[in-house]
Amino acid sequence: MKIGMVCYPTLGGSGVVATELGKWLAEQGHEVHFITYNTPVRLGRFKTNVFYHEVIISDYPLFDYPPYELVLTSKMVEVARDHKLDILHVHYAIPHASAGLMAKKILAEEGVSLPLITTLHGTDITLLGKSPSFEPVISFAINKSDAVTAVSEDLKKETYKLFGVDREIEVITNFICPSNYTLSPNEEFRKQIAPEGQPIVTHISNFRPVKRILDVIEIYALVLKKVDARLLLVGDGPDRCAAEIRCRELGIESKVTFLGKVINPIEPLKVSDLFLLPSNAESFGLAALEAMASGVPVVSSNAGGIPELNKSGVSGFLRNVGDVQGMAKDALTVIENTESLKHFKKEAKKHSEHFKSDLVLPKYLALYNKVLNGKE
Ligand code: GMT
Repeated sequence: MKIGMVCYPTLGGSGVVATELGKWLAEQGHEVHFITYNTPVRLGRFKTNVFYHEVIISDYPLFDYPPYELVLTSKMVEVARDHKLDILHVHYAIPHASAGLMAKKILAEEGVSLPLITTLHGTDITLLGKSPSFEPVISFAINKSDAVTAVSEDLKKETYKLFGVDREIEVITNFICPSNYTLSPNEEFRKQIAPEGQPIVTHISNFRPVKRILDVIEIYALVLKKVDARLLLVGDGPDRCAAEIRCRELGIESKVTFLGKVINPIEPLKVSDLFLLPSNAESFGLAALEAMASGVPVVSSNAGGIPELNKSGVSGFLRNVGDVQGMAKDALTVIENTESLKHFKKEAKKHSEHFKSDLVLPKYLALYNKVLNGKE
């Protein structure tokens, strides 16, 4: 099968899901054409069956806003024509679903059928998509795609609730590729963060308000009153500065490491003991799943689809959004003694195995076949 894969090429979860799916499909012998404005960060080295087509926007003085969606649409049409694509799979509805739909319509005029699969990831629905600036277009693109998937039952429910959508939406969760987790922990790195072998509490995100990064700092400060742990913050974004200021106000800055963006989050996760995800909204929480697959238990909010992933008392604990005291208490339950930490680490890893790529990704392939041939 020849598949066009459209995504954001960044470190965000939707780009990671699309890239790892594309790599897996290529390993199964399918030809995968990534169409995006930069090489997807998780693509790594050259791979058989994987191709990348760059969407290049030329500057023109008339445009205050570069017409990315139009250029992307033209690129999708060009790649579909030149490489005889069988399927176009777009990740993140804005603007990929509407651009994909336009490409499909252009090709239909030429007598070419290109089925469009749209995968909804979260903020394209729960934060941005529902705004009146996007809603009519997103509803239309969702209704007119040949198949639509959502990364959790909660996101599916939210899509029905927020949009005028009456079509079937299939849930295909985020996943982990076990071969990515065989890496041994980097002891040098661990020592740098926690020289005396202190437990390492970690958070990874894009530091947007939805992630509640200040809750991470408050939870850690409460933990620190009982256990001499260290805090490792990975990523960057709008709330990083506020987080740094809060650490200085609390006088804990020497115990906190802001690592910035890293391409492979599994390296910091491998030296971590606990992962915090207190998000306001989270359709799934790929970073938490990656933590669990690295053997790191998760203390999180119960927002969105997180409870579908993090099992209270097994892989970690869940609390209401903003319950900083409760999350600190749970964090202590996990890391306070070696026995409990060992137990939660083992269970978190075990639980992550429900989301192994070989269990999840064939569902995409079955969907492609269903759309193409009307068979599973
Ligand atoms: O906000 C982010 O975390 C990035 C965003 C993205 O689209 O890159 O992540 C969303 O998609 C991920 C992959 O499906 C999900 O695991 C995240 O939960 C989701 N983020 C939110 O819903 C906030």
